[in-house]
Amino acid sequence: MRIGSIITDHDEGLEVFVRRRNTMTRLLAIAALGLSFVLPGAPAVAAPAAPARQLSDVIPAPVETRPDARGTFTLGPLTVIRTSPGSAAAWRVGRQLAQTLRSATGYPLPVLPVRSTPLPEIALVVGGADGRVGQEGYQLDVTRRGVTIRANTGAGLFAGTQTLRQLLPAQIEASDRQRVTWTVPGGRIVDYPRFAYRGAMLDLARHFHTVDEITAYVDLLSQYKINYLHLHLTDDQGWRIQIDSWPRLTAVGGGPGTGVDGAGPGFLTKADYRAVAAYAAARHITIVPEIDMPGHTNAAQSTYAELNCDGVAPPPRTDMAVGYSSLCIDDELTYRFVEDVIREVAEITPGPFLHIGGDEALATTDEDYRTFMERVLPLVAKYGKRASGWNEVMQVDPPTDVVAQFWGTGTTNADLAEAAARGNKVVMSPANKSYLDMKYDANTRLGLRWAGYIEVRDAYGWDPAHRVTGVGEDAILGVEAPLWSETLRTLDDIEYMAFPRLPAIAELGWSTAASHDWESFRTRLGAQAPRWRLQEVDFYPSPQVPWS
Ligand code: TNX
Repeated sequence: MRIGSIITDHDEGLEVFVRRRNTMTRLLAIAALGLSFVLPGAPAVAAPAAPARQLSDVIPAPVETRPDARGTFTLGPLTVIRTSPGSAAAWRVGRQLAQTLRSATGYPLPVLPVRSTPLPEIALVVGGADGRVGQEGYQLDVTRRGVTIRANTGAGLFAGTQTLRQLLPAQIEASDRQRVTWTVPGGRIVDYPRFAYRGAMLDLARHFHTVDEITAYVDLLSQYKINYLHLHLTDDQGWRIQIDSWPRLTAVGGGPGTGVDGAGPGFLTKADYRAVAAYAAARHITIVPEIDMPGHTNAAQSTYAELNCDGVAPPPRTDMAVGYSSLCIDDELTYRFVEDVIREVAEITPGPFLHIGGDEALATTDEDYRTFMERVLPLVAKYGKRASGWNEVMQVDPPTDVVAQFWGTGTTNADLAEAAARGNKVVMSPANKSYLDMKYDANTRLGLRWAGYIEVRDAYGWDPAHRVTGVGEDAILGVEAPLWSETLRTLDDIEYMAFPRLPAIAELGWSTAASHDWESFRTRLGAQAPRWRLQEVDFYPSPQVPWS
C-alpha cells in the first residue's frame, strides 16, 4: 500500500475533528502528528542540489510571473492545507491537492477549512485575486511562510494547484523522498486562459478505450489545464454508447470484432459514461459527446436494416475507409432514430455541448446534407444542448450558437469565414498541427500520415487566431487536439501520441499569443520528463527537446 493512503484514512478523522473544534490545541496536535511521521529515519544530510526551478517553469506558460528570490517556501511535515471556511469548492480542491502531495512527500498535509493557522500553509482562498483572473484563472503567491492561491471559482483554484504541482520537485519514489527538499520558488503568478475551450478528443469508435483508460487520460489532461474532453462515440466500425431505445447499437456495434482490423469489443454503459463525466468534472473537465452523422454511420446501419434507404443492412466494416455511409435522408424513421439518440445522450451529459459530427459525408448529396442538418440541429437545442460539429456543418449556415470544429489542413475556408462573420464560434483543430494521431516522423510506429508528419515544433508552431483567413481572435472559442484511434489500442499508445504534443496544444489554448516562444517552450517541456517517467507516461522522446 502506498503511504499516502494510510495518511489519508488517518487524518480524515482529524480534519473533521478540527473542523468541529477549531482551536489552536488541535492544530498543534496535527503539528505533532506531522513531526512523529517524519522524525524516524529523517537524515540530517542536505538534499543534493537540484536544478533550480523558476516561477515561470510551467506549462502552459502563465500570463504574469514576478519572481521574488527571498520568498522560497519549503513544504514540510508541519505544512497544512487551509481552505476558505464555508467553501465546498475550495475544500474539494484542497482534498485533491492533499492526496497528490501526500503520496509524493509522505507528509500528512491535513486539510483545514479555517481562517488562519500558525503553521506553514498552502492556502486555497475564494476571492481576493487580481481582477483579471475571471472564472478560470488564479493568483498564486509564494512567500517563506506559505503558498496562497486565490481564485473566484473551484476551477480557478484547481488550475492554481496544477501550477503549484509543477513548481514543486517532480514527485519521487518513496525510497527517494528524504533526499528531496520540497521547495517552491518565491513570487507571484497571475494567470488566466486566453481561450474558454481547451480540448482533447479520444476516438472510442475505431478502438474502444475503457473507463480506466479514459480517466487516466483525464488525469494527464487536467495537469495542463485542458477543460474539455470530446468523446467520438460512434463511427462506421463501432457504436460505443448505450442507447436504451435502440439496444442492438451496442449489443452488435460494441461487440467482439468491432475495432479496426477486428480488435476487441467494448462500449460505455450509461453508468460508465456518467462515471467518466463525474470523474472529469471533479477535475474541471467537461465531456463533449459526439454522435457522428449523417455519414460515419455504418455500425448503426449494419445493425438496423431499417436505417438504410433500401432496407438492406450492409456488412459490418472494420477497415479504415471513410465517406461511404449515409443515413437515409428522406425517411422519417431516420429522424426518430436521431432524436432518440440525441435525447438519451443529452440526458446523461452534464456539459453544454453535443457534437453531431457532420464530417466526410461523401455519400450524402449537398442538398440532402442541408435537409438533414436543418432537421437535426434543432433537436440538439430541443434537448437543452448547444450543437457543435465538424466544419462541414457551416455549409448549411446554421444558427450562430452552433460551434464549428475546424479540422482542415489549409488556411482558407470560405464557409467557415462566413460563419465566423455571422457570429458562429470556432474550435481550431487543424489536422496538420493538432491531430495527435499523425506520426511524428517516418519512423513513428503508430499513427497515420495523411495530414503530414507533426513533430513537437509543428504542433506548437501556429496561432489559433491566425490560422484561417477571416477567422480571428474574436471568432475563436478555443483549440482541441483530437486523437483518432485507427492505429491505437492501449493507454501506452495514447500516451505516446499525446505526449509531448498535447502540452503544446494546451499552451496554445491557455497562454497569451505574446508569450509564444519555441525556445522557452522546449526547455519547459524537457523539464516535464521526470514527472512523466514517474507517472509512467510513455512519451515520445522527440530529438527537438532537451529532455531532463
Ligand atoms: C479524418 S477528421 C476523420 C476521421 C479519421 C481521421 C484520421 C475528421 C473530422 N474525420 O474520420 O479518423 O481523419 O486522422
